[in-house]
Amino acid sequence: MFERLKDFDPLLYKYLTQEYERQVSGIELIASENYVSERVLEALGSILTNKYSEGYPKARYYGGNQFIDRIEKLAIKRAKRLFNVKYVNVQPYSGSPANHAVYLALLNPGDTVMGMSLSSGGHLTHGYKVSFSGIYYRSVSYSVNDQGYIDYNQVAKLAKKYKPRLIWAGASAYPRVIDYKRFREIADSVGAYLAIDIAHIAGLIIAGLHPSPVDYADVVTTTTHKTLRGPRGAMIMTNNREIIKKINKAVFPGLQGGPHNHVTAAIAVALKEASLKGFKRYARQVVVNAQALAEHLKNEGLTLITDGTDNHLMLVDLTPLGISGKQAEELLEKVDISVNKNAIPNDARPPWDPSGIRIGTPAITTRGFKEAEVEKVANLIVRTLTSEGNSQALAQIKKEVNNLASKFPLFSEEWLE
Ligand code: DSN
Repeated sequence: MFERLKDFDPLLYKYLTQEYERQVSGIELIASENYVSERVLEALGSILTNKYSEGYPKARYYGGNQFIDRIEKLAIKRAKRLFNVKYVNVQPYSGSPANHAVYLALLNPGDTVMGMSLSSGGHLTHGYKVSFSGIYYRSVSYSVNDQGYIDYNQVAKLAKKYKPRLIWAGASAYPRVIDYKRFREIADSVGAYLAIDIAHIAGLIIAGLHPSPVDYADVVTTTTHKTLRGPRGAMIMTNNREIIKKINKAVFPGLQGGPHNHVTAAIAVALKEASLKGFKRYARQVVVNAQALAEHLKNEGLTLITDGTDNHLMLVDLTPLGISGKQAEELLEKVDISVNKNAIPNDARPPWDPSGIRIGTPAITTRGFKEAEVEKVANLIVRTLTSEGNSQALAQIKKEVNNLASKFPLFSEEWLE
């Protein structure tokens, strides 16, 4: 790997190789991460990165786009079919720019938006105070109840009181099914747009494992690199012709310049992979693994928000263990297990050192982990979290982690047919 860099740029070669080794020998449980196939990587590392194509197919500001047009149209066609939606923009550079485009398309600065609070599992771009969405717009947050579930009655009450122009549904750390119909009713009751961010669960939606938002949302956004298992990128989808016109204008020229054509091609590849039978099996196994992991963690004494999961992730409340999310993340990193610290509902601790961790199964499932391996993973996690200061125990766990990971390839063919 990286043979052309080896002699030319030994320092970068070293770092790339180290990161490759880290990915191969570790257990990746960050809920928003995944491993792409070699096919996706091939498109991503292609000569398409050389080309400027500001604009859209057949309406570009540069010449020489006859093949780029075909590639972008192919990605759009595949996305439309998979998500059963009429219009798609595949150009957003990633999830935050996609969400930013929704604001630019549908709102004026100062308008009121409502989204799930960050501490309840919402995303920065759903109105958090330090994001553009909380700086340039008047933001109202709804939260989850004490059990960790979205409080739809609170959402309805806040909507009635603040009359938002746009409501966000969707989350970065919510382990349960989201009731899009209810959100639609609430949005309609106050004449608000409903934007649904499915970044985390897009892969589960196309596999039929979570209800689809397309019949309820005015606009749907998603990243392409989480459960969808594509390159880092994003898409914006809608069934409304007037809205897609506004979205297209907002993405270019409103926010972005030339689209990243190599990413568009890699999205097309990922969407083709996602249309295979193997992808449905993959998505099912992601959920089976998450639910098995949740059960084992509970059996080993950990506390989970909502007591389990419907999807690919779970939130662990570490308060009973007497360690913080940051400490847990660092401890697990010592044994080559990656997770991220995460706030829990009504967290008394600050976001940079919250009370929980978020654990997800998309990446380990891509490598081929099943229920038997997941049981071992649960045991490794719990042993690590209770071994602070015991360097001998941590060294032994790290050995077991590396041994388990080494049995599963990074580029698994298992789900690709
Ligand atoms: N960073 C993503 C996540 O981890 O969920 C959200 O943008």
